[in-house]
Amino acid sequence: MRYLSFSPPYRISLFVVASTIDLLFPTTLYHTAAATTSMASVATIDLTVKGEFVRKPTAFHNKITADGSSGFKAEANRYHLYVCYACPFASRTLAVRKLKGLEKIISLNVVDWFLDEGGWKFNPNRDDVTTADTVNGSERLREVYLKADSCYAGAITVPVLWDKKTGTIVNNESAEIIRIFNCEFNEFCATPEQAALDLYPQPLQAEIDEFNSWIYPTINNGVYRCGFAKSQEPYNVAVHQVFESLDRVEEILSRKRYLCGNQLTEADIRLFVTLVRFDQVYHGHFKCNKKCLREYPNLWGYTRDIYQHRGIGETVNIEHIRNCYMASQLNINPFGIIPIGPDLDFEAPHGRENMK
Ligand SMILES: N[C@@H](CCC(=O)N[C@@H](CS)C(=O)NCC(=O)O)C(=O)O
Repeated sequence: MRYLSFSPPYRISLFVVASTIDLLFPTTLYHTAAATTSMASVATIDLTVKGEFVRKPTAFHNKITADGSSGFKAEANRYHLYVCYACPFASRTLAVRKLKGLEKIISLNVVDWFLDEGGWKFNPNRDDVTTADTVNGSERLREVYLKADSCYAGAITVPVLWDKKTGTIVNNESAEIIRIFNCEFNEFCATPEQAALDLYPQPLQAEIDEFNSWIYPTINNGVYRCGFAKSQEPYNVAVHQVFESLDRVEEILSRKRYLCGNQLTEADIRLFVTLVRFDQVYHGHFKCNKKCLREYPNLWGYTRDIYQHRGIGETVNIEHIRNCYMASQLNINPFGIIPIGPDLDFEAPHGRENMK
């Protein structure tokens, strides 16, 4: 890939990817997402004429239920999860699977952190975290999607929740998968405490939904809207929203241990997966560099608090996170050089135990 850029006011970036030439002007985009976003994220993004990043909706939205009324009954060892440790959305599902004690009954495969133009692939020899596809024997996650739907032409994303019994994808939307894990498998949780744990309790549902309604677009997806913006204006909008929302959460967390008070909920898991990546990748790589997360005392303490909560830290793999974004997203980091730091201590005392 060659990369040339010219300075404003006539800024033109010229990307040459697999013999595709794409000219990107500040206000006009003359090509499709596939041509303008080399390597990673080709499948997930769409660029409007303004160069704004818009995440595509996911396609599989079936539900697993405890009583089987949905057609997918919660059973031990029937369902399988495909993830990448780098992906914040997949990491939500890893965190809830862990908290609910479902590791033994929902099997797991981990794709390689390196995302190339063929999409996610299985590379069991990468390290002792990545695996083969032990269920479908595929080399690429794409093959799993095509097994579920031979006409599938959408994005090949993680996470994927697979049904071994009917041989299909149940769901590939993390927001829905974590709700399924939260309440439909209680019969199979490792301990009674994990069965009783409710991350989306009825009395807090409206509050959790309200948090999700602004934290998702402005923080979880907000950082991507900064990093994948293809012109100045959408970046400016997104980056202001990221820091406005971080300021807002910082204030909330100065009064409360977790977003809804002293009880950890789904809203915290969804926020955490972005915060734990913030200084590693979003600050530099995605240009969210007004402040580091560790400059916010409450957000930084809260991130460590959740990291240290009942095994959640085991679902975070900083090496996979850093390597994936930096080495795969060559449109942002053309030489694929993986930076050395920052070296953050997520295990340091957080001092939030006694907050209400
Ligand atoms: N809305 C989906 C988003 C999943 C998603 O976008 N995953 C990204 C990784 S962070 C992916 O798999 N991208 C593959 C690609 O861009 O080719 C969810 O929350 O599950």
